[in-house]
Amino acid sequence: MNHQQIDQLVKSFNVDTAKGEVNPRVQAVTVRLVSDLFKAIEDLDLTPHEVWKGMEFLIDAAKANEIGLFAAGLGLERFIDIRADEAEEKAGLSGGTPRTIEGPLYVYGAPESVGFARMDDGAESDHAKPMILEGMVYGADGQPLPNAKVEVWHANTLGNYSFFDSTQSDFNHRRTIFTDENGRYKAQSIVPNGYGCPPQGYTQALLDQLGRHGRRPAHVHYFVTADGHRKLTTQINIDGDEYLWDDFAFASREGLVPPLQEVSDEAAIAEQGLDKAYA
Ligand code: MBD
Ligand code: FE
Repeated sequence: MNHQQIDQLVKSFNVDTAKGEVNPRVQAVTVRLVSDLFKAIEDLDLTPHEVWKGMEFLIDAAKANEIGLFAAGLGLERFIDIRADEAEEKAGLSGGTPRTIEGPLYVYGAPESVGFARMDDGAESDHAKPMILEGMVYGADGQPLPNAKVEVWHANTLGNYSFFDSTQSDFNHRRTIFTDENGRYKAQSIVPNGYGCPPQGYTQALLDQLGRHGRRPAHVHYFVTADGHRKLTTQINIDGDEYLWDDFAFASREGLVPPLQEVSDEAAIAEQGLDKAYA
């Protein structure tokens, strides 16, 4: 079939048969996506076996909760970000900390505090490096924002996230910190390692056949929200990671690799006032 015939066919299936009320947006999206799928099947001359294998693959990936991982690895999340950047630029709203992707591993409901939070449960205190995150939230006008909500989440030293990794305690490395009266927040946690797609999973199986790896550099996720302000979804990367500019999810950006300060002598460490509870 040629593309015009495919357009006719899909229209005859999904438009001409409409009798009840039509949601025009859903109709337009459905017709477009189905037409594009049919055209791809035609152009690539997929066999019935390949089509059903593909269907089965998506079903299995969905059952394994890997659809979000697909979205990251295939660049869909990054693409949506590029479009959001373009829309903001057009609206004259550019500037500030760059956005980057949310990823599939956020969990709602982390413990809340004001100004400071200890994020780790101490389970890795014997081998993990302590990490202090400090920052300030500004509005688009450049003024510090007190009482802004800073949601932070990151992996452990194995690159695994609590909730998805049942060996970790609830909300380990997940906190909600409201900025203090000066717009500042501070967190004590441990230095995470980069995430890798489950080696036996569906995303990795696909990446293998694309000759790609499924690794992310070490990173920390942020949502920053405040009344009357746009939501910022972003991440910071930990400088020096071998995957810093080779992220399978394409989330690394200039401006999201903050300066690191390594503190190693005892006096300077003491000055940091680390919380040693359950250490
Ligand atoms: C992650 O930790 C992540 O941030 C993304 C985008 C994809 C998979 C795992
Ligand atoms: Fe992540």
